[in-house]
Amino acid sequence: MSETIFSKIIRREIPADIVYEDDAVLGFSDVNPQAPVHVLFIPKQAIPTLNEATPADAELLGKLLLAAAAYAKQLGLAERGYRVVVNCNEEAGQTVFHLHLHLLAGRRMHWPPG
Ligand code: DGP
Repeated sequence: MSETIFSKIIRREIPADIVYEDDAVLGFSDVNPQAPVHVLFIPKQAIPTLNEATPADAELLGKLLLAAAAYAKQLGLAERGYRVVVNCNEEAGQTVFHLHLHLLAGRRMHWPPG
């Protein structure tokens, strides 16, 4: 099991700006936003990194993506565009080892990312 700060957010033991919730997924504003909209979508069932995801998690991974898309549509940002990012392990910049999907929107994105 991977206990991180995100587990505490799921259990409401520390505060977060929760903007989305369903049976499997929680979405909350990133504490260090990199865009006008920066929301993290996490599975309630913790997976440390994308490397530990298995075929049994396929539906859950799909739910994370669909939650991000639904939220972008809800904000009216879907047509303009948005970026979805999953950092996996240290070299990619992952700092919290509870799989999460970053939704970034509200400004022009650059490529390649830094
Ligand atoms: P990553 O670098 O991909 O592991 O992203 C982790 C993100 O989590 C990072 O952008 C900052 C955010 N974060 C870390 N601790 C907290 C917290 O306690 N609350 C919130 N809302 N976000 C956090």
